[in-house]
Amino acid sequence: MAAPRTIRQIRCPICLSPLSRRPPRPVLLDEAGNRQPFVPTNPRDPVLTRAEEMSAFQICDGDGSVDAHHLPLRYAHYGEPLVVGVIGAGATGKTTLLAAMIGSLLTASQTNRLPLQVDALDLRLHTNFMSRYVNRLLVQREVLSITRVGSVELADALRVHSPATGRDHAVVFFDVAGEQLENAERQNRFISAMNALIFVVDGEELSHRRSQRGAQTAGDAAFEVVLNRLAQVHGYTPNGFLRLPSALVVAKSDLLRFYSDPDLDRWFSYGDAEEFDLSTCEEESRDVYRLLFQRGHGYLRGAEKFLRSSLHFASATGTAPDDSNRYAAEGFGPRRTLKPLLSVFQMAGVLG
Ligand SMILES: Nc1nc2c(ncn2[C@@H]2O[C@H](COP(=O)(O)OP(=O)(O)OP(=O)(O)O)[C@@H](O)[C@H]2O)c(=O)[nH]1
Ligand SMILES: [Mg+2]
Ligand SMILES: [Zn+2]
Repeated sequence: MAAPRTIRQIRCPICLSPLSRRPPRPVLLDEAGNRQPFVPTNPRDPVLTRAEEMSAFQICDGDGSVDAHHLPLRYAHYGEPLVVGVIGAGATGKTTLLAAMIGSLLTASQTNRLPLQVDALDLRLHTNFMSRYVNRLLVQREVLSITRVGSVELADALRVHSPATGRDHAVVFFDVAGEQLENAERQNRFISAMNALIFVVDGEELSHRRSQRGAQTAGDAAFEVVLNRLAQVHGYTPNGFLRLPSALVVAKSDLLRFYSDPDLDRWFSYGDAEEFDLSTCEEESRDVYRLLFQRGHGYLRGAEKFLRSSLHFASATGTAPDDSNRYAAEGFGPRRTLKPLLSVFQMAGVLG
């Protein structure tokens, strides 16, 4: 008799309760958050049903310590979801980077520049993220507000289809306040649900450091909290690595360009097309490694602890905000924000 195949249980990313024990209870939510049962208009029409399901949720009852909450109805429909955590201390640029990343991803998908098709897994969450973050940043050029410390929710939920494999993947993102990440013990169960990481290093902070002295004491409490938690949950390989894909991003790199470092400048001299070429990830990783080794050695743990990782320079905005809390039109635009995400997709097998 063949050995039973072990299927990894899909868990709720908020409370970690197993989801696959019984079929989801589909509901619709009105503006006030009131539920009503979801019934497809015509279950024999798969296209219509799929469109309607984008607006439906499933209830997760929690586990006693967390109140009942909602997940995208199709959260567990495509196999194990990719749960991407954006990690870094307060004001390192996480939310701005994620908004620029997702904006760039959708634009590239809509203009057929990607070997992927991207749409919403959860229409309400996605529309909210687009209007509150992506459009505010990329269209209105507004400085985004700092993330509130509070109940943990998904930032966005996408469905990514790879024509190369014919597979769909649910891809969801966590973006919580840096302050919350640094305080490990409060409501941080969601860290255990993450299976892909984007570590964010503040380029502005690095720009103030000139010597190794700063670099040796560097390190980041948020990184450490997450690394410790992930090690407890996933364990290490025999060689002491975490198996999850990780991309480490030096955000706000526009502020580092002042130093005219040729290793950094050359990545910004390339046109946007270079971002789709993942064969240069290793070379860019070496340049970022060198810079961090000199200016912020502690941050390298976001890459060194992982079996597969890449390091990147990026600027979500291309330029610093002015006194009116907006970014001037001149020089504004995301630069090199898509590549780290594509690199994670490649490491996680989403690209095919
Ligand atoms: N020059 C420059 N400034 C940036 C860039 N991205 C973010 N900033 C600035 O950094 C500030 C903090 O960015 P956020 O994205 O809110 O940082 P965060 O890490 O989400 O912060 P918390 O939510 O408090 O953890 C912004 O208000 C901007 O002023 C960038 O690419 N370039
Ligand atoms: Mg934030
Ligand atoms: Zn749950």
